[in-house]
Order: sequence, then structure tokens, then C-alpha cells
Amino acid sequence: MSFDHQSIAAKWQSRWNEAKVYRTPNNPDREKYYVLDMFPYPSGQGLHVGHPLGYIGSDIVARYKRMTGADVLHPMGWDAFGLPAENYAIKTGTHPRVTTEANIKTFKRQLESFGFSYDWERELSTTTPDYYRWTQWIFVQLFKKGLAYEAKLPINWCPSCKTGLANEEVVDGKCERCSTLVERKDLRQWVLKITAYADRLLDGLKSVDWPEKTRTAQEYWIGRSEGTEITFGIDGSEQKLTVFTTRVDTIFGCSYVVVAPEHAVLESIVTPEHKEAVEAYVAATKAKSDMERTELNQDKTGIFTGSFAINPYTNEYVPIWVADYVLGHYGTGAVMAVPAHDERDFAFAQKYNLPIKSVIKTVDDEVIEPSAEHLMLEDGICFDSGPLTGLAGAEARNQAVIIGEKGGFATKKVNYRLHDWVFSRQRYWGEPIPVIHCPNCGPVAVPENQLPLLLPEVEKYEPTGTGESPLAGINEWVNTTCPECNEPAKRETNTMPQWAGSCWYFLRFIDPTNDKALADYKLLEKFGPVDMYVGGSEHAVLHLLYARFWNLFLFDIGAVPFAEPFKSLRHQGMILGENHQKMSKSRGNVVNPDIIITEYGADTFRLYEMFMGPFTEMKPWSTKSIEGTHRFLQKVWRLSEKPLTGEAQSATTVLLHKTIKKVGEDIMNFSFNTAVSQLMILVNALSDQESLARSDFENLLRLLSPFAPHLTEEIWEKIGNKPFLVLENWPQYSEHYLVDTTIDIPVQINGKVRQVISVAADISQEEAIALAKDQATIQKWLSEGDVVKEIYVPRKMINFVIKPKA
Ligand code: ANZ
Ligand code: ZN
Repeated sequence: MSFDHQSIAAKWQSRWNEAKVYRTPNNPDREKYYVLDMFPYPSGQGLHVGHPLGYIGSDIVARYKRMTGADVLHPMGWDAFGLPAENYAIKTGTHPRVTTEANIKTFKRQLESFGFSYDWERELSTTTPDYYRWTQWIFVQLFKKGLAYEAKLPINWCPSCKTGLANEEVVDGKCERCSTLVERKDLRQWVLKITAYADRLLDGLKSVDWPEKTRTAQEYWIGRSEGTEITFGIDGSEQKLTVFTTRVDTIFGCSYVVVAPEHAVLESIVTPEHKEAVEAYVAATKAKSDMERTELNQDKTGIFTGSFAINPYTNEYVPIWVADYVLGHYGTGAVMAVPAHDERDFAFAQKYNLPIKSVIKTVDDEVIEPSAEHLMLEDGICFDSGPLTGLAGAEARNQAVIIGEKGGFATKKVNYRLHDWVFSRQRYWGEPIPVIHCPNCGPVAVPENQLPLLLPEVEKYEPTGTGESPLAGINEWVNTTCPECNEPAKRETNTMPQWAGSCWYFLRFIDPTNDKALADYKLLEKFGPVDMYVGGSEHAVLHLLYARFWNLFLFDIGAVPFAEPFKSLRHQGMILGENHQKMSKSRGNVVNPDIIITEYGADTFRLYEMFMGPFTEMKPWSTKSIEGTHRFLQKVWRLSEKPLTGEAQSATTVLLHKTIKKVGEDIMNFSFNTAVSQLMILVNALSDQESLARSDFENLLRLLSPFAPHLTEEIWEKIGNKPFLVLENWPQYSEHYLVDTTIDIPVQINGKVRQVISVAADISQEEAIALAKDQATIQKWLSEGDVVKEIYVPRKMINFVIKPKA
């Protein structure tokens, strides 16, 4: 007889709900464990079978930890502000709130069908006013500390739609909606000073248990670079030009300098006869992305400004060029070019016939003639370099800095690839930025007791065409009074980016209904930080960096008791379609979990995804292979039909204890597939028995419960136990059964060793002798005479004394 997975799942899901078994306990003296999924954006498509993988893994961890006696916090919510709902509103006029609510319903129904052990009483959405009240509150704190400021910055601008675009809406440099070439336009923006935290964000990475790749990605993104700033004079001008270099040891090989097209000094140094050409060049670079500009293989372009800079180390005059391979917002936006020792400079110098001068040779005194095939790019020994001649690498750089500092024209400088975070969007469906612009007082924060600043209703969701958000069109909302001087003032109409709400949601789950603070400090102390964070590796930089930044800031102002929010982090691998391609609607290979769950049940689904292969690896879906895990669960069901009157068998006991240990360890190592294999071995062993020891079977159910909670709970009740299995204790294993329990002992005939046999260490005399007599070799010897004596020295030897046959 098979089991009816649908009615079993429905029955237990509703009983768990009624009994609130997943409500987060808070026992004063108990260990806590906070296991968190990256909360989803509730898209219109619903889930495909790739999405739940991470949720299943974290759910197993949550269930395991619950059974080991921890106060487990395992919440779920919705990251629900964002573009898709807004674009849908522009197309159809449907309010994003309506779309979002409908999508959340679908998502929640789907998540519930897996039987996840979420504490749904803590459900939250980033779009509800009592949540974004605190998102706004955090912004106000950043503003008060000078970490949120206004600046004019270039954004993506579609000249045809007359709107700013998010980076995600720019596809191959074109507007996603109308395919017009996107321009850069300078607009006033709110910016968060994440760079003030660059060093601490780097340091913190040393203390977290994260995948190596993700830590490296953040390190690279922050991009700390130690170098030197050198200030060149400009011929015939009072102005100076400062460059940033990591290779000041090559200063004597500098043959020209280059400024970025957006560099402020440009306008005043271009000579009249070069003006027109330079302006045309600058205009042409506007459309290019940073990527296109710095790509190594890209053909380098540039143009001479007519002016010369003076190298302060040599007093040489070198031409000043403008070229778009130099970026305006990195370093000082100007570089000293050393074509003999830098690939980009070399390509540029060759193209425009600029001098190429070697100044670094190998440690073996070899001077490499610069060519497209071979450049001396590494550290080496300086030559033809005045006071640096003969010095090597770091030593030469130190000396150059000393000289420069004495002369007042160079100094050490640390640069970061990380930029401050452009935090405003010209969009409707986001948190309004709580600032009022007053002609007298400047930007003033909305007073905290007036938060949340509600997102008003609008008639149209289209951007206004002036680069402002749709909120700018609502006069009664925009016009207000200044909280400081009471004079007429205007509200900020930009909203926050999609990332804002996810920067601190892990804190709110700890205390989701608090209306005095973002979360109670004592509760944060008990449940924070997140012990185990599970989600996709595509969030390696943006979300995971932004959230660390906000948490660190909240730590600094005393709102949060820990500096790092995510102690351990794991990424699930991607599940591909059956055709081994990425699962997507357009490829037609999407598998809907609803169908699988209806056909095979949630337990089979969960177990299958855990058994497919290593959790972190990419692997293809296979509906056919699901049959295997389905059969396994049927085997478990059939075990429940065996009599539970058996005695524990020693071999099974050993296997059971091994399994308890392995499954527990595998779960915490996210090695779910090997845990399932081990459970299969145990189930096979039990299937071979006529009857089962009740305790053996109950322990199997406990071990399997995190993976297949519905079926095991049903069997638990069926064999006469009180619910709920999901709240039972995880079984204990005893080391005693895990030590190697066999020993080798010699078997002698008349004192001569004839064979060595393996026996259990605690084997009895009778059993040992019987076993020895079973061996073919020994039988042959024994047949040659009559046994007169059998000797067993425990753990040492067996000896048969025989008298030859007469
Ligand atoms: C001279 C030099 C000689 C350089 C040499 C390198 C090798 P990281 O490590 O990324 O910090 N650079 C500086 N500012 C730039 C900008 N705004 N746009 C494009 N390139 C810029 O790289 C620092 C190096 O990148 C600097 O060191 C500078 O080139 C270039 F043999 O200066 B170097
Ligand atoms: Zn004012």
C-alpha cells in the first residue's frame, strides 16, 4: 500500500499551523539559532523548481537545530519594492500595490506547499508603512551623520522616454523600452558615503565564515589600492594637475600625461587651436560606458590639448592629452603615462607616436625592449632614473615618496574602486526619501515623529520627463512647510533604490512589530546576528555589501549590538532545465514546482532536490530521477507496516549511531546529498529485518524528519506516538558504537599460527571458537586429528591442540 501524500501534507501543514509549532521560542538560557533565506522579490511568474533549493537547505538546518534544542528563528518575508511592478503599472495602470499583493499571495501559497518551518507570524514586506518607516528612519540617521549627501552625478538617461533609467534597464547601452541609445545626464542625486566604511568593510571580511569566492568578490569590489599622488605643474599656468599612480617607481619613464574627458581642469588648459577638436572628442565619449572605455583590447582614442605638464621629479615638459581610457571618477581622473611599463599607455603611445622610454629592468639586469608582444610590467630595478637608479620595486617607491614629500609635490594615497552609493531613483514604487528642501535652511530631515512619510497615490506612474519622479507631479504633496523655520518648502520627490529595504530586514525579523525602535536591543542581542544566511551568489557584492554597510552604521550609532550581520553564508547552486540550459520562460524549459508537488508530494520534492548532487553546485533537473526518491519514501512507509516488536540488532545499532552522527554533521556542512545516501543505507538495513525494534524505527523517523517532515510526522502518529515529531529531540549517538570494534587474532594449531581472523573485540569464547572452526583452512588442519583442547585467550589468540588420528 502506498501513502496519500496530498492528504498527509494538508493534514500536517494545518495541524502545525494551529499548534504554532514554528513560532520562535525565547527561553532565557537557551542557545539561539537564526537561519535566514534571502527573501524573494515576489515576481509575477511565481517560483520555478530552481528557487526552492536554498529554502529547502535552510529549512533542514532550521529543523535540525530546533530538534537539537536551540531557540530557532526562521522567518520569511518579501522584498517588494521594485521595477517590475512599476513597469507593469505604467503599462496597465494597475497600482503596484495591487500587483505586489497578488504576487505575494502566489509566492506564499507556493512556499507553504513545501512545508517550510517558517515563523509566519514574523512575515514582513518592505512596502508596508510600518516597515519602511524604519527604512526612512535609518536614512535620517545617515543624513544627520553626514553620510547621506546631495551631489550632481551622471545617470543613465533616455532622451526619447525622457527619463532616468536604472542600470538594469539599460541593455547593450540602449533603453530597454524604446531601444534609443542611452546618454549620461548630470542630475542631482542623493548619495550614501559607503566609502567612509571601505576599510572596515574589508576588515570585517576576515571574521566571517563565507565562501572564499564571495569574500574575494567584495574585496575586489572595494578595490583598495595603495599608491602615490603626484602634482605636476602646467606650463604657462598657475594651475596644477595631480595624477594617481601605483607605480611611482616608473616616474622617470613618464612621457606624457592624460586627463579624463570629464576632468575639470580640461576647459582651462586646452589651447585655442585645439579647442574645437577637444570639445568634439569629449562629446563623442559621452555615450560610452566605463566598460567600453577601459577594455584592454578596445582601440584607444585620444587627442592632444595643446598644453604641457612639468614632471616635478625631472622638470621635463610632457604633453597633456585627453583620452577616454582614463576614467573621471577613479583616482584623480588623471594619469602619468609610462608606455614602456603599462599596456594601455603603450598601445596609446604607439598609435599617436609618443615617446616610449624604458626605466625598469629585470632583477637579472636585463632590459626588455618594449614591444606589443613583450613589456616589462613587473617590479624590477630602476635605471636612468636619477636618485631612484639601482633601487627595486617597493624600495624605489618609498624613496620616490620621500623625495616627493620633501619637495611638496607627492604624497602617499590610498584609493578605492568603491564609489559612494547613488541612492536616489526617479521612480514611484519605492520608499520616499524623507527630506524637505527649504530655501532658507537647505535640505532638512522629516522629523522622526512624522515618519513614516507615506508614499502618496498618483494618477500616472510614468516619470515626468524632467528627470523627476512621478511624485513631482503631485503639488499638494510636494508643497509643504519647513520643519525648522515653518516657511514654505518642497518635499524631495526621489525615492530609494530597490536595495534599501533589504539592507536591514534581517534585523526587523527579530522584532517585527516594534513601534519604538527598528528592533529591541535586548532581542537583537539574543537573536542576532544571523547565524546562517542562505541565498544566491549573484548577491556577492551589491546586497551583501550594502547590508553590511548599514549594519555597521547602525552598530556605530548604538542601534545594533553587532558589527557583522551574517556570521555564515552559503550559496545554493543553480538548477538547470532538463536540457542542461538555464531555466527560463524563453527557453521553454521551466518546471513548475506546483505540478511536481501535486504529482509526487512535497517530501519527495524536498528529498529529490537535496539528493540531486552537492548543494552548492550547478545541476540539471530530471523529472525521471524524482521517481527514485519517491520509491525511497514508499520504502519508509512500508517499514511502518512491519511489527515493532523486534529486538535491537547489534549491527543495526552500530549503523544507526553512525547515521545519527553523519546526518547531523552533513546537515551543518550543507552536504545534504550524502546525508540522504546515509539515510538510504539505514532504511535498506531495516527493510531486511522481519520486525523492527521500536526505538530503531523511531530514531530513523527523527533523522528523516527535517528532510521529509510530512510523511515522518504521519508515521510517527500512526505507530502510536503523540505529535509532534518536528518538536522531538534529535537522537544522541554514542562514541562507543563508532570505534572500530573488530580485532585480528591468530588461530593456532598445536601452537603454530595457521590463519588470522577478524572478530568483534568483545566476542565470547564460544563464538570465537565457532568462527575459527568455520574457516576452511582451519577445518583442513582439524580434520587431520582429534581436538583434545580448545584455548581462547581473549583478544590474543585461539589455539587448538590436536592429537593425530591413530
Ligand atoms: C603610472 C603607471 C605606470 C601605472 C605603470 C601603472 C603601471 P589600480 O591598481 O586599479 O589602482 N590609473 C590611475 N587613475 C586612473 C583613471 N582615473 N583611469 C584609468 N587609469 C587610471 O590602478 C592604478 C593605475 O591605473 C595607476 O598607476 C594609473 O597608471 C592608472 F608602469 O600610473 B599607473
Ligand atoms: Zn527652513
